[in-house]
Amino acid sequence: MRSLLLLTVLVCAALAKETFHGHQVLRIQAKDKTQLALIKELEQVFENQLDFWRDVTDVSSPVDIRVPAETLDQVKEYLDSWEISFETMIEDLQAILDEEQKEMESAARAGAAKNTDSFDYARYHTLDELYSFQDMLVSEYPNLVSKLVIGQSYEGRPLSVLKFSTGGTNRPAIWIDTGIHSREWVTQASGTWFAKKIAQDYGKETVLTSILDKMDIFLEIVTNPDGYQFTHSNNRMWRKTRKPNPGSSCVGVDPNRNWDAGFGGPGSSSSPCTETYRGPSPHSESEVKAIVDFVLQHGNIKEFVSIHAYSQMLMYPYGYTATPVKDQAELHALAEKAVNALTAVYGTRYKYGSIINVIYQASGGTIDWTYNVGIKYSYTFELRDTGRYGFLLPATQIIPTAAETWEAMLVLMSHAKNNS
Ligand code: BHK
Ligand code: ZN
Repeated sequence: MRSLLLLTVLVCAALAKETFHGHQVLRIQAKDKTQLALIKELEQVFENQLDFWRDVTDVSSPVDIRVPAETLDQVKEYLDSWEISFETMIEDLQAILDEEQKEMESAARAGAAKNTDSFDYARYHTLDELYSFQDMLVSEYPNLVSKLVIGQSYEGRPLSVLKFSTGGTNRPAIWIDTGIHSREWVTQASGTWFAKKIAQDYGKETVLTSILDKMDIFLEIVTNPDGYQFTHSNNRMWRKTRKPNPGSSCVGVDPNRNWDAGFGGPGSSSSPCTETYRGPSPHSESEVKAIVDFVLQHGNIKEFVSIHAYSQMLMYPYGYTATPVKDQAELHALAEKAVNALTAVYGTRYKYGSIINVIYQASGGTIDWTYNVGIKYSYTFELRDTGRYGFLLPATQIIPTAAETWEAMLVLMSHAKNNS
């Protein structure tokens, strides 16, 4: 009887959702290189207990770190002792999570959407809801939308991609992915909004129509389904894949460090317990390999856009090296034009430039690989916000975020259409 009780307790603990009571997100501002190095040191000093929401760049940008309640005093003492200035961005993470959860539950009470018109784009959705959204869209727009399954996640979920096509065979194509980092929820939500927007606007809105008359669009909304499921069931802050690492109790690989472009270089980690663990070898993650195989097999992808959050940036390669890409001038000018279109909608400010210049050195990233295999128009977004809510962007901002991003997307896609 006692052992049954013990078992029950253990099973419940294993299934329980991680809570974040008293966790704070600190925004830390270094004033020189020495302070930057000291902030970087925090990772080791606190043995990977800290979650760098926004990693160390240079003195011009702050570092955002989620600090568990237990280590809060020590971290603050450390910062004070080195006279490093910081502010509290999020006072109590769990309070924001509770808010998000309440919203999701009230949406769930409204019942599952019966079609893509009644689907609530202004809410975050479960994995099953996103899968059923995709199937509804395919059945409502059979002449435009189809669904491909390009592989399976580690846990066996389908890696499904929506294909928007008005005909032809192997037309030049645009790829868009959202949610490769599972906790960046506004990206999957924006991807869902984009899908409906494309379906609705074809034949009505001239820019999108002219793109689809010449090119196909492939959209992978849930690029890391195991991670997304895990953010709902166990840990809202999960970023990586869910593949176990042999010889370690830490799970998962960073799918944005797993690509065969500068793999293993600076700005990626060889330690399975970090958020930027690159994995044992390039394309070791089936979620990454599926896209690699798809891109190579397709052979006619002209533009590749990989969408993350947060920080409000539009970037092009490289991340693994400071050597500029051959097409730097063109990619930079196009980024500027896309950002201007985005800002014109609600005044949201974006930075733009190469990954290494705008954010930090990162090796094994998605668009460095796509650029190196010949996809000139390779871009990556960091959507809203700049850190007030970070990954926990209130659902009221989903539609505005998607709508402004779409204007930038139209600029990027039109350019690819006119120049390839
Ligand atoms: C984006 C694209 C390529 C390389 C790095 C980044 C920044 C991204 C990351 O992988 O470290 C930050 C992040 O997840 C938040 O979206
Ligand atoms: Zn990301």
